[in-house]
Amino acid sequence: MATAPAGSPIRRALAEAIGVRHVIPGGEADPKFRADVLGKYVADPLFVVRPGDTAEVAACVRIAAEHGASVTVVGGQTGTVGGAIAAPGGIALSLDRMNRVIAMDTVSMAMTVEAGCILQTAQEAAEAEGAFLPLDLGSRGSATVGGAIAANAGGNRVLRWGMMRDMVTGLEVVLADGTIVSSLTPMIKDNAGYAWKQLMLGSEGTLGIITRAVLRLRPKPTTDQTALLALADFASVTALLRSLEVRLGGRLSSFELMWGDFYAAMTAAQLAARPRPMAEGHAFYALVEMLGGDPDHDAGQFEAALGAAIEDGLVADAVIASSGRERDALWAVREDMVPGLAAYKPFMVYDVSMALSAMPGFVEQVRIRLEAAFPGVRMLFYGHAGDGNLHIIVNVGDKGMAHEREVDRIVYEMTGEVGGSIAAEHGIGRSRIGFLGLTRSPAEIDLMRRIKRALDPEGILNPGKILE
Ligand code: LAC
Ligand code: ZN
Repeated sequence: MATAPAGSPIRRALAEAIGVRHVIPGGEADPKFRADVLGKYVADPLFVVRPGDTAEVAACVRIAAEHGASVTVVGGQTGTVGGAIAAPGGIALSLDRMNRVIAMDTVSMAMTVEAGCILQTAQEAAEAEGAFLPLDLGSRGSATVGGAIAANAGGNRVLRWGMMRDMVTGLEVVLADGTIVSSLTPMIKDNAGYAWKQLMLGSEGTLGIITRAVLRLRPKPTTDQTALLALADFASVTALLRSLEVRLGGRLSSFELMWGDFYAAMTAAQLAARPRPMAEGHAFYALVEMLGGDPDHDAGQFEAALGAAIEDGLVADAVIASSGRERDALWAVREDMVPGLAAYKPFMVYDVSMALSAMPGFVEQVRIRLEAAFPGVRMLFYGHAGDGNLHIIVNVGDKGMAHEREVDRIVYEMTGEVGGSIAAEHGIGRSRIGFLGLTRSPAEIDLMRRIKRALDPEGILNPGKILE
């Protein structure tokens, strides 16, 4: 275990900068600062530090640099790729004391938050003012806004409102040398020079430490319609998606796709808590959501759009939620992963993306290749199909994690063959290092290295992530 003597110079300097009680030796720190949500990675940091404001973050970074220690920001630990796992002997920097909503401007439709703010807290603060922060993830209750920015999170409503990249107008960042760069603006349009904020989005803590952000808000929708639809084939899935996009006038906000085996596994595991909303055995299930603003007509429009899809032969069965409780039960089929996937542990989880037209062939090939390599393999497919984002859960037996790199290679090589991306929304982190070249060109990777060298020449920001 990494230790630094109580009187070590780095510890003294950190304690002087942010207060001794906010410098916690790694071995004494709460496991939430050291392990990720899947329990796959456990860090052994020298210290967990908990700065209280941006100036203190900058001081910590400067002290770390002076002493040759690395800095990894730890947020909600809800990532799946080991992106927020501190390097051995490095510093884990938590922004859990910087968790406030600082300002709300419902005229400009923008909110300013500290990076350690929990996503759900930010969502609820916006809603209390009649506004809406569209980013939504299953892990909303523990993911932080800063982590969502660092990962350029996606989730369930990308189809309509985009990823985090589309919601950040202002950013404050601490660079590797301790410089604070701040542009906390609500402006949507700003082409004055390089879009440096966009470079930080998705950089996974390797280019700068995000301390505050201004998020773009939308007027809060006042109606929601949710339905679960069963479909017989992938052609019906894509036809349904396009039909709903048009018929709902751009108000389709989620189109979550579940292959039949995912639906069967999730609902079987949840039977004690809730009955199956519809029979298993269909090839596909789509969970669709429309958020609107016309209580008199929205339900009718939604039902008419679904009726047309049924008439066109696209939908084999449909359940429409008629209360908030029913809506939550439909979403639980998709999102209540802990019981739903328990029987699949230990599993690997993938988030690849590709042209939608390539998706059925990709799924078929992955099944064939994994079954050939790992007889008895169990796979579940689901994802944010409206975005071309496919998730795969793979179990290759109780000792399966020993084969993780082989399974990764099969999935990622196939992703490269269809011109896709090995990381649609979860990033590269630690677990996908070494596979980047399968879906990024050497010139692209070289450009990434140049950017990294320019911003962090000593390599102190979250080392061992994204690039080898
Ligand atoms: C999901 C996570 C894996 O969508 O991104 O379930
Ligand atoms: Zn996802």
